[in-house]
Amino acid sequence: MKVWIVGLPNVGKSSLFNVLTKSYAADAQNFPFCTIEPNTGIVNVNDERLEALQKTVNWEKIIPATVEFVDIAGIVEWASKWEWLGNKFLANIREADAILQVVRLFEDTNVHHVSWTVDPKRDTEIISAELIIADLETLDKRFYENEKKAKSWDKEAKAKSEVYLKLKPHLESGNLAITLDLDEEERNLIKDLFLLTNKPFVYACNVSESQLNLSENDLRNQLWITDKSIPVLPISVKMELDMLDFSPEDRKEYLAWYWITTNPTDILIKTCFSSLGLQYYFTAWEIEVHAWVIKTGWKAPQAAWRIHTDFEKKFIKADVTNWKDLVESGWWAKARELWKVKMEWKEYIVQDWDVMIFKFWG
Ligand SMILES: Nc1nc2c(ncn2[C@@H]2O[C@H](COP(=O)(O)OP(=O)(O)OP(=O)(O)O)[C@@H](O)[C@H]2O)c(=O)[nH]1
Ligand SMILES: [Mg+2]
Repeated sequence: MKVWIVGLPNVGKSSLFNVLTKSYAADAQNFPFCTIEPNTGIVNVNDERLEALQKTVNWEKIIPATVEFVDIAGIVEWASKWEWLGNKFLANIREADAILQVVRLFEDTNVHHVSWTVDPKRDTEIISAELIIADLETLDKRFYENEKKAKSWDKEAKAKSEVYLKLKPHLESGNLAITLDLDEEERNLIKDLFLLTNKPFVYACNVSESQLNLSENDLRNQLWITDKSIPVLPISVKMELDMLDFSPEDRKEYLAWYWITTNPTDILIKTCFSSLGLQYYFTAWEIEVHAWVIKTGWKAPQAAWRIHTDFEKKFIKADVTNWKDLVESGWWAKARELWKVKMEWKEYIVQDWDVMIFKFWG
């Protein structure tokens, strides 16, 4: 599962990639199209709950969830019509499972802007338009192929036709496919179009230090992203780069100067991770505290399968507690004594805060 970082050239995509991967792996310089070949990196999803659990059970090792980021070249106006790089990168984005769009809000006359002025709404619209134009081309092609089948009374083709007719005006008005109000069945019917805008989107506003206190609503207004299902988050890439080699304590102290109590990079990573439809549960047993990645909505036997493929079939039951209850009780035995551990069976849907011990046959 990969999150692709997109945006106009020179807005700080590679710099953000370096912040996320805590490295200087991607070349980030003050000229457009600095990145040509994609940079790929795997990033830990930091979670304070893992450390709290580690302290409680006193095991040394922590294994966090991870998410993979890909940093690509900038997209420019008319990219969807270009034969050269623009088009190639739009085609690449088809492989993305989610899109992290970087939008420049910071003012700095030393950093060149491809459209000369800082205008987050215009920039957001340029990127959306390029992706939407590519999607409309895909849709038009498929629409006519599908119409032939629909006319010969193919039931699925008829159903598809109806969804396509809703989708077309939605895209033509400049909206992303992901924001079209469709039920699950309808959404499944457009899956095979592999639309660029039918992926989860997260917007990262690259702000300057002085803009860090802008509220979520301020940011939404600047980008004109009103749909609340799409996360819009602030991050000062420059400030994060300054803090790259800081210890966690120094980092906390530095952020506190700006009245920031939650780590913006961690929030961004976590949001990207959950935008992929993923979550995790914990095990705090057998020498390590481990975050096991599952799809949201998975049941206990599937969750056990993540640990070992045999475990799904051999699943009997699970002992489940809330991470907070385990931390507060101090140990499994105490949590049991306080009736904080529940026994759950095959139909149990695993929750984001669960710590689990499975019981198997054999
Ligand atoms: N002042 C300021 N400069 C920044 C910030 N983020 C990035 N920059 C600068 O902007 C320039 C471009 O950054 P990159 O990270 O290479 O941008 P990019 O989006 O990857 O650019 P391309 O790969 O060319 O599309 C560099 O000189 C960065 O130092 C920021 O938050 N504030
Ligand atoms: Mg770059």
